[in-house]
Amino acid sequence: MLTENQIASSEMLAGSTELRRQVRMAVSTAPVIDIHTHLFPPEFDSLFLHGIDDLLNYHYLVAEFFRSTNLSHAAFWKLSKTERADRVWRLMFIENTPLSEAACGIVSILQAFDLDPKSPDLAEARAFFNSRDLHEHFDRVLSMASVSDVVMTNDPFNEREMNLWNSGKSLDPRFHAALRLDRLVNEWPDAIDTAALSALQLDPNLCGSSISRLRRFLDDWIERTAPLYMGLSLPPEFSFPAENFRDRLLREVVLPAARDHGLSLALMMGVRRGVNPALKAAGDSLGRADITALERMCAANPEVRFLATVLSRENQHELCVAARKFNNLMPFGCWWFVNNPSIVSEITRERLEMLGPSFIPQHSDAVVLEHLISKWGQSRRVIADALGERYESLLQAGYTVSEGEIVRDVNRMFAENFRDWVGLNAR
Ligand code: FIX
Ligand code: ZN
Repeated sequence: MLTENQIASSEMLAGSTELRRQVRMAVSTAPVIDIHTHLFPPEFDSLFLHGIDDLLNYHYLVAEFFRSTNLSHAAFWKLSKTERADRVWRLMFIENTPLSEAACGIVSILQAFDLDPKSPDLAEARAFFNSRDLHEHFDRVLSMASVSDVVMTNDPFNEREMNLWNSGKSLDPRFHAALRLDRLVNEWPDAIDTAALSALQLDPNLCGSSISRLRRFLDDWIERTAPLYMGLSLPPEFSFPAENFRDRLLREVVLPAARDHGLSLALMMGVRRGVNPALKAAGDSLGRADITALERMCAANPEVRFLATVLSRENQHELCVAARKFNNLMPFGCWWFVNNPSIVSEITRERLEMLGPSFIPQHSDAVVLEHLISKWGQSRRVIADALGERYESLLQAGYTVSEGEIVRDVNRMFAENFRDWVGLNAR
């Protein structure tokens, strides 16, 4: 972090060319805290996804693969992971031009490792990735992407993952937990039958001591994983308040736990799960969410800090306005179907114009390690453009900024806003 003196003594930028260059430099090199990913450290064994086969089995690419193939879903899923990767490579990178954002991402990852993005097969790429020492490769990818910290998505209902936590695996200090509560909040009362809850003798109508037992369950996992925040995704029809189990679980279990542990609650709004189950993880879709539900939740819980991201393009402006009304609401990232350069550009400009530097511009949602390279590479370019434009407007209005001020502002959006919001500095 730059000191006040360093900022004050740094050179003023009176020319737009130099100003833009400095912005690009600051944004492309600033260490970022990646506040939402599906990454796990190498210590988490099979949950640690990396390399060309995992990259080509990414559900973004699978969804696009089925737009151009005659292969049936059933036949595709019968293939092994490497066979699926070969099919995706052949169809989307050899027989067609990798024009989509997800396909372009693969090209930029291969380029980053000097691998041929037009290779007729995956032999070279496989040999390269299989020859890497996992920890060295992990370190290298984080430094290539300038990612200082990675926040995971930890599901207390995922048995494979929870067995790893219960085995006392030590966690790389660059990794941080985030407790994901979708199954508890969105799948009640079916969640009762999961291995995580089956021993708790819970009542499907949440009667008796069920609420206190669920609180204890949550307290235990907060104790075990020390999450930076709790999170959940919500369907477009989510409303608050409401007469349903989700509302009761939020009010009587999740929000009290957030208050008691001083934890933020991340809301990821507008996802419709499994609209095409044949696509598995690629089968989810979106819908426009009711941002007034979020506003009412912020108003009803002023002592809880909310992180929020919305999946629908139509909700982005509403989220900005809601954040102007509630200072316990922090908009973050361009999630999933809006994580495309043309839309990231629009969202980032809108947020800068309406919120100044008081938001978190992006998260990667990386599922495979090397996604950090392509997703942050692309986002930094788009964010630098939008930010450069704001500084240029200031310059035209007669306000010059210095290198130090640009670095300060970028550090705030890429790291400090989140650190402050979840109290990372105090841990
Ligand atoms: O709910 C989520 O965290 C989503 O990001 C995922 O479910 C989704 O599959 C994804 O990977 C999006 O990028
Ligand atoms: Zn995600």
